[in-house]
Amino acid sequence: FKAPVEHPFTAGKLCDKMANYPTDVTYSPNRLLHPLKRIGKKGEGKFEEITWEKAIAEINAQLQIIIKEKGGEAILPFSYGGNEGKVQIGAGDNFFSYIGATQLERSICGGAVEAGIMATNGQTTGVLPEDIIHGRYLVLWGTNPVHSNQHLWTIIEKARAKGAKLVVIDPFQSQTAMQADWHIQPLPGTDTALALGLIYVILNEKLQDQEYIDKYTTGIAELTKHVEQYSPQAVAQITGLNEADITQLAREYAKGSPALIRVLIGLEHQANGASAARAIAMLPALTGAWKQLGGGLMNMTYELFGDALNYQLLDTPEELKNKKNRKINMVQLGKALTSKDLNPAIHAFFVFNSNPAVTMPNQNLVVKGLEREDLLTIVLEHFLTDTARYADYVFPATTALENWDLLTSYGTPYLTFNEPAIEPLGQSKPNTEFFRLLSKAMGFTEKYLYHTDLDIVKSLLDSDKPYLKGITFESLRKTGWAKLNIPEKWMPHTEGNFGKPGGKCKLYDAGQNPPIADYVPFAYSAEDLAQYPLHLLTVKSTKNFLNSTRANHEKHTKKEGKPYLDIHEADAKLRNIADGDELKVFNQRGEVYLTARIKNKVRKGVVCMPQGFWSSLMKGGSSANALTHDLLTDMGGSAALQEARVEVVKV
Ligand SMILES: Nc1nc2c(c(=O)[nH]1)N[C@H]1C(S)=C(S)[C@@H](COP(=O)(O)OP(=O)(O)OC[C@H]3O[C@@H](n4cnc5c(=O)[nH]c(N)nc54)[C@H](O)[C@@H]3O)O[C@H]1N2
Ligand SMILES: Nc1nc2c(c(=O)[nH]1)N[C@H]1C(S)=C(S)[C@@H](COP(=O)(O)OP(=O)(O)OC[C@H]3O[C@@H](n4cnc5c(=O)[nH]c(N)nc54)[C@H](O)[C@@H]3O)O[C@H]1N2
Ligand SMILES: [Mo]
Repeated sequence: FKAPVEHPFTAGKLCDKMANYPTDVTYSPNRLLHPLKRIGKKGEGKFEEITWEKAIAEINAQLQIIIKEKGGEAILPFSYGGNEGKVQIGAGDNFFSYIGATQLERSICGGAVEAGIMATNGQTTGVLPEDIIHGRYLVLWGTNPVHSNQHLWTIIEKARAKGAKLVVIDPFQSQTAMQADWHIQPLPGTDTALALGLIYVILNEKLQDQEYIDKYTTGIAELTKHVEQYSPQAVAQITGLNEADITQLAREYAKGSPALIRVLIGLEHQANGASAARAIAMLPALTGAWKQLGGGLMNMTYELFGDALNYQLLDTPEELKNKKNRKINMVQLGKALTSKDLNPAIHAFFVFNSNPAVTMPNQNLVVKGLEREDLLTIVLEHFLTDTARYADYVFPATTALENWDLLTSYGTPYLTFNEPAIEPLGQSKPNTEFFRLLSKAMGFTEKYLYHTDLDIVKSLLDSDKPYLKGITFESLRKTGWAKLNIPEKWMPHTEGNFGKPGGKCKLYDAGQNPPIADYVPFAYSAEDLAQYPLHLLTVKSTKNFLNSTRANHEKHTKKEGKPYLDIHEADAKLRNIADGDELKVFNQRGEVYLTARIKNKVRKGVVCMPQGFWSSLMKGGSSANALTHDLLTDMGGSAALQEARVEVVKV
């Protein structure tokens, strides 16, 4: 299984979790190939085989009753990225709109960072990955590309070979931090204060690009006043950093030429996560970094695909647009499934492309919901995940080798074509086919419930938007991938143009609430602070998993090794913990068993563990998210996953 060497971003390399997709997934002996019906207790994992026809008929009968007695909003769909294809991700959208189901707010990955950057820049697409090569001062702010984005790391290494300095800002000594020229290790969730402190130094030492500020930003007077409270001295108190380091970072960054800041998702999972992104996004406008190729801010690229593809068949059909169905944020799934106040309560739950029993916060509450006898749960999957174990019906989904799709990218301007290489194995069917079959069984006749996968792919590419110029279904089918037809040199803000032609970068905006990015820490109760003195981070340090994907595969779990809790030596000593000891990590929401690692990868007062491990395969039956809580971020509706406090004991 090889990636094309001529692809400018992936350049012939695949990451460990995808390199053996056919053997790890499609032909895996553990793959689900037959529909299953539960015969044991919920969660027990006991099922018998059932035919597609019979299972769909039984679900139809139950749904008709739920809709009649409780209404469409008693049905909750739950899905996320899956194989990242537009067609299989969009599966079910029209079906659920049509029956008036509760809508899912899918914002756990990027919602906050997007809201923050939008508030400042009006768009998130900044510097593109290949232009990193031109950067000379690279700041990776809360992201760990050595593990989470290896192709980007390859480009970063090339830039370093040309003399770029690499700074990593992360409360955890990640694999990336270990390789940096300078690892700055603030306390978790204090990035907004750090960014405002850097602005203080830049403005006080007159390191700004005044001409750029005057021409292309609004609110410099308000910002200047606002940052008076964020002197290096004040910021040192908040972040736990040295004053001298804060000043040095501000000076080096302002003089860096070109200077690039990369933010992704790690930064946003804090109560103050959106404000952090909002404040960081101001920095390149203040220094004029945007004027140079490779200078500015780098985040996601989804806007480019919006300006390229024709989403007509995936968008909500016109006649359903006015339906204002209830929305539930995926982050608060546990609450949604267990709340006594929800009217109507959720009685049918459809899951695909996601494994929420592992990946959503407040795991024990999610599980409590999944255990409800009066909840009809349907899961479409490749494997019997921790979520699927609670299903009443499990359906075998096709893998990327067996279905049509079109993949956009989360951080590059490349499109990928996905043509089936083989017929679906066993009785697997695409997510989309499940909803077509269910629509038919329910007697629905609307055309938009029956678009074929191939129709959707063709229609996505049937676009006269400029960025798709020269790319057609036929051409993409031949090449397999294509770069969007964007300008040769992608320098979006050399002359302002924030969000729209002539748009300004908003340092302060009276039209938004709050009008300016401010550091507002999460207010833990005194009891929380006393009982659970350690701040817990749950990160994607799992190189061999994609969130919880592959964490059931022995080959990958073996490579990953034991899940460790990183703890500072002072905190370990206080608790009589030695390196390698078995630990119980706990708080009011749950407990997780881990092995102690005392390598000072975290500061005193902070502990860190990997996310992604399946609870069913862990001692004690819980993993990272048993400790996290379902608090939403300040803006954008993402999860403040890293606002978790715990205590640790040796067991
Ligand atoms: N191997 C592997 N690769 C992956 C994934 C995976 O599970 N495994 N998942 C994919 C997905 S879905 C995503 S969204 C991306 C995410 O990619 P990243 O954003 O790079 O990954 P994270 O581990 O979420 O966070 C990165 C770093 O943010 C740090 N961090 C936590 N809190 C704070 C804070 O308050 N301030 C700062 N400055 N840093 C903080 C963490 O310690 C962590 O080292 O990775 C993708 N790639
Ligand atoms: N504590 C903590 N929690 C986190 C994070 C964190 O950093 N810390 N990160 C968060 C982030 S950024 C994200 S993106 C979420 C991810 O959360 P999830 O979306 O739940 O991610 P995965 O664990 O990758 O689960 C994807 C599932 O979809 C299945 N799948 C893949 N392709 C298909 C398909 O075509 N059809 C069907 N039916 N199924 C398919 C896979 O087998 C897998 O079980 O987790 C979040 N949770
Ligand atoms: Mo994510």
